[in-house]
Amino acid sequence: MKYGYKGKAFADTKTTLGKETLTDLFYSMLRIRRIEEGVEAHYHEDEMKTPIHLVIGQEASCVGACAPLSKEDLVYASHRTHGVYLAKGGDLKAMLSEFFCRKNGCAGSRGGSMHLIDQSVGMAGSSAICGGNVPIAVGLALAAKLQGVKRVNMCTFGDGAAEEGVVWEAINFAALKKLPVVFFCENNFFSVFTPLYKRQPENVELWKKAEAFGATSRVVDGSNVVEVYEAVAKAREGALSGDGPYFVESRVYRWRGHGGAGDDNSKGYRDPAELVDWKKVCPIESYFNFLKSNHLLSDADRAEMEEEIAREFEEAYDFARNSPEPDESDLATHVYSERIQYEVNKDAVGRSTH
Ligand SMILES: Cc1ncc(C[n+]2csc(CCOP(=O)(O)OP(=O)(O)O)c2C)c(N)n1
Repeated sequence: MKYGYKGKAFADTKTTLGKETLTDLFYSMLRIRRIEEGVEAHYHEDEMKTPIHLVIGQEASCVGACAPLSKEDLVYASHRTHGVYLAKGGDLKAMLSEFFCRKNGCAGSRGGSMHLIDQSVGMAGSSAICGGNVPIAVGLALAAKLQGVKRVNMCTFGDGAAEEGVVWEAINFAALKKLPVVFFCENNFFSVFTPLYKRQPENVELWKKAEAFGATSRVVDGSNVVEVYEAVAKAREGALSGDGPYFVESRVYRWRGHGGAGDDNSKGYRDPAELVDWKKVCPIESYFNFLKSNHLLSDADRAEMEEEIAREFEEAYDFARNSPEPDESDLATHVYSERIQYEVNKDAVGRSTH
């Protein structure tokens, strides 16, 4: 395999996490997978007016990153948002409504899938500008430190974003000021259609670079939810106790295309055999086998979960599809330009355009 980190798939996993946490992690991953599959299955209908970036294959990574965080901890995500938003506790109906550009979408129909936000659960926002969310998370951490608020501030981003200069400026500043940030880098080995080996010298590892910048760093198997969870839990604890920033590189593989539904292997940028190989270490099935062999979850338990998730998705999907469109009066909300305010409100106040 070219992308050398074939997930170990729980063969040697030992953990002190309790049954409830372990089964919750499974539920959260399964839920994200099924929701993503549901979105994908409807996407061709072209009713959801948003680009999408699916996280199918990367569920262990986003769940392992968010589950150890408290509700007060903040996450600022990249463009690949769905998994992080759901794992952080974001509202499913509001997410799907946003995909349909409905008035009650989590970003008020202004953002689409790359700008998910749910401040009630610490999903501070997300950005389509690669690497742009990283200094924002550092700013949130600086605010927390200055205000004496105990919370961790996480940003999630890919290996492609890690090629932006601002990411390294942000890591440097966080290390200098000992800010409580967890930089969570999901290395899926691709930036759109360009593989890592064409973009970065061989044997230069992201987590080692971050370490050189002063962040406590490590690499984890992003297909192993327990490994990711434990690494982030430690990072959170360390960041909160004043160690400064942590950097976790989570090695994953996206099963679908960069964006949209289905895969994009026909573009010829990756070897389909590689995907077949990674699917053998499916983060969900390998974890299920682990739980089952440790008598923590049965087939019947899983069937119940599957039913519950299917029901939840169907209901949320119908809710979103039937939600109201934004109307003209919404246009100027959150817009700070006087001219736009004037244009939108001119009829209401009886003035004509000039
Ligand atoms: C500053 C900037 N440059 C380029 C793009 C175009 N772009 C969108 S996604 C992407 C690749 C992102 O790769 P990565 O950060 O590894 O995340 P992944 O899509 O693999 O999850 C690029 C280059 C962008 N959105 N922002």
